[in-house]
Amino acid sequence: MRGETLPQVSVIGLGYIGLPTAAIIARSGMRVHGMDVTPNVVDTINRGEIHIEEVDLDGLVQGVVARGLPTASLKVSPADVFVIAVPTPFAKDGQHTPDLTYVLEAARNVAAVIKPGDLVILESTSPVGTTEQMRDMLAGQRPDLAMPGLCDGTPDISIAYCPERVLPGHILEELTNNDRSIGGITPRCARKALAFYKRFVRGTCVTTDAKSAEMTKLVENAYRDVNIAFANELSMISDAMGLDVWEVISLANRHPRVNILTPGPGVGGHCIAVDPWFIVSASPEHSPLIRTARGVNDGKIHHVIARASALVEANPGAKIACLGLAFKANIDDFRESPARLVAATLARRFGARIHVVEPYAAELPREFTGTGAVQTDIDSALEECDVLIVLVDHDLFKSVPLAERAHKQVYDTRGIWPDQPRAEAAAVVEELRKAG
Ligand code: SAJ
Repeated sequence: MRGETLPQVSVIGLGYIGLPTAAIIARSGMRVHGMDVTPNVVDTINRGEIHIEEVDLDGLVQGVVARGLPTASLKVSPADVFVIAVPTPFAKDGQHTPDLTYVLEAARNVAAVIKPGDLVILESTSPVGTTEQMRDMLAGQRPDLAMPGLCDGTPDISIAYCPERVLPGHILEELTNNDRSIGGITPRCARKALAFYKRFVRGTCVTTDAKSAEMTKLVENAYRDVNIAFANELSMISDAMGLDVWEVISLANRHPRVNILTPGPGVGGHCIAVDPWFIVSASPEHSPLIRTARGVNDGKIHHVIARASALVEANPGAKIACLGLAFKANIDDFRESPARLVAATLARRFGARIHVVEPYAAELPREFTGTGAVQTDIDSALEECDVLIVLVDHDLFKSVPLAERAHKQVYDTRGIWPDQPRAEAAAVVEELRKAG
């Protein structure tokens, strides 16, 4: 629209979602102020640099900072639109209940600067009802403003819930092209948020109410968790039967209506292993499947530890290479990583025999300290280690040709080497059977 004034945007939380979102909004021409509680993050961004690894993000941030568009600070700046993208971890009660402290703190900071006409958007993955809770907190802080859903006439501000759905490693592309659910506290709020997202999202934006949008986000990740659990359960059944799960799955997937996912050493990251619990904790009596899937995926980690330990014990004196620590392929994110847990447990059990290869880590995480385990590169591991345990499907590992591993004992938890001779599998099943 010619001559229109673009809204100014304040993005609260400059992490894996907030920073790429701020950069993309800035690229579309809007003025963006970023806020983060970590001084180092703020300083890094203001230098035009980034504190996270994400494809093409460095160039984008450098470009928009050079044009003076996003500025970062430790305080929330006044704006027309506020986008909250802060973490929603578990509370420390051991019950998998969500901790909304960061969301509510962000909302408290927003409350200090909002004015009539502003739009507040929550993007953080949140339990159902969080957006209304945030609205109630804003209402408490700012009784001078009429809040949506709490007043008879036209509210002074709009509030919506709009979750992201991006995949690490593809964030910039997916932030722009994925469809989005936009849940307003009222339909009017949803329409206002829709107009904002249409400025920089090419995917289809579908409006709904805030609670449905909150639930949709949780459902997406629970759906994936349940499907990965099915694949992981098959892998454990196949191990017990001495079958090759990769072959069974690829044969089954030839059925036109079957599409089984890929087994691995368990489910990692801070989304799929976390978000299903937000549904379970809200409705425990109605979510046995979702709860069980979480248990199956966590149980797979222990299955892998048992099977890997049996392989190490069956090869006394051999050096063991653990390939990968990241929670998935080709990224430098080690949070909630099953590979990291498996490798660290083996390091504690078998000490200096364990050699860890992780091209995305400058050093081993702290839990390896004192175990005697060493970090090495793929070439040295292939020269020195007789046993290879594949924990992450990094491209670097996939490209190792059969000639360099045919004579090794291999436990491939990701199925990256379908041509690997399988003599080891029967021996390990036998070891496990003997161990009960
Ligand atoms: N995994 C398997 N087998 C598979 C697929 C994944 O074992 O077939 C494992 C991965 O190795 C990893 C974990 O699951 O440990 C999660 O990886 P992922 O690639 O499935 O998902 P995330 O955590 O990187 O991102 C997910 C995505 N959600 C869905 O695909 C439904 C992403 O779109 C969301 O934006 C993101 O969660 C989020 O932020 O919620």
